[in-house]
Amino acid sequence: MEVDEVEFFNRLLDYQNILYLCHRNADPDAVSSAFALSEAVGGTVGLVDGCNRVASILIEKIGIEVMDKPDPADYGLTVVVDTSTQAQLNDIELRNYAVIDHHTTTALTEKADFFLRRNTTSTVEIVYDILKAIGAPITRRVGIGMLTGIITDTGHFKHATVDTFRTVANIIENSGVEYGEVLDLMAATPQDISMRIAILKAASRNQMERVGEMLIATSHVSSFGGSASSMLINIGADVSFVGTTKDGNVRVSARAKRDAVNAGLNLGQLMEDVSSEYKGTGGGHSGAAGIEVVGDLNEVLRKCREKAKETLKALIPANSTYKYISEDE
Ligand SMILES: [Mn+2]
Repeated sequence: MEVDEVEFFNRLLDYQNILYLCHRNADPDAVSSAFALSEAVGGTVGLVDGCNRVASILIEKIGIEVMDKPDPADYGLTVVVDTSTQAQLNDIELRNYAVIDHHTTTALTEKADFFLRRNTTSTVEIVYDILKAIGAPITRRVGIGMLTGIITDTGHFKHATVDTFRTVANIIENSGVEYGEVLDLMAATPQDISMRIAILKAASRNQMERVGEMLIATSHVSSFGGSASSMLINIGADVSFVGTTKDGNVRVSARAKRDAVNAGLNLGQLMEDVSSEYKGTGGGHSGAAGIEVVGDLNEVLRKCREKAKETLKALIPANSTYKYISEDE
């Protein structure tokens, strides 16, 4: 049964022992929504299967008490937060449960005792509307959590709407939290040291080629190839290929900037073409793709680069100059 904000809150008051359950690898939107509800109504914040990096720093910094892998059978009601499918809950068994969510798919709401679904950019915004409707205060801790949830779910406001900004302004006003503090908290989030090493190695081993105004970066690492490839795009490459070797197989993670994709580059196709020349599999999307083949790492990377060069040369205007930049290592 679908209910509105006030009804959702009133129904929660009927239960003694509520579990607010976050999807696996919970993000700040899920954790902060669960936390805000538990502060207003009482109950336990539960993680069905861990949480991501920013969520874990948030939990630590504002001191959220979380229960890892709780059993819904131990609770009077489970409120599934920021989750649209059973699979995101590792198919955990739910008996009586409610759902609060902002995703468009509604698989979980069908069997829910009651649910609140809104078309917002984050679940936190729905929770904010509940707190506003019942006149509950937004504490500093809740405010920090909510802002972190909104910032991460909107990709730093890339997908924000006018309502998102309105809610953000209200949260800042009501909680007394400064926007800058939240950014500091997020920036302080340390990445795994082995990941940082891999990413820095990928940058230092970068081989670069220029086609007109486009730069193709090629590198290799022993792990975190996907992150390293994305990083090369973030620091200036238009197309990047990062190779890793594992058990005699060569894996390449390819990434491309939106401009290169808009110009007509399709990495999914390109990687499929490369993999067909070897024993292996490959494919993906136009802006992100990968292959796993049997072969020599440098040769596979060279083939990826040559194919990208060919494609970009065909796509860029004939009067552009193609220039070779450097080849280190
Ligand atoms: Mn969300």
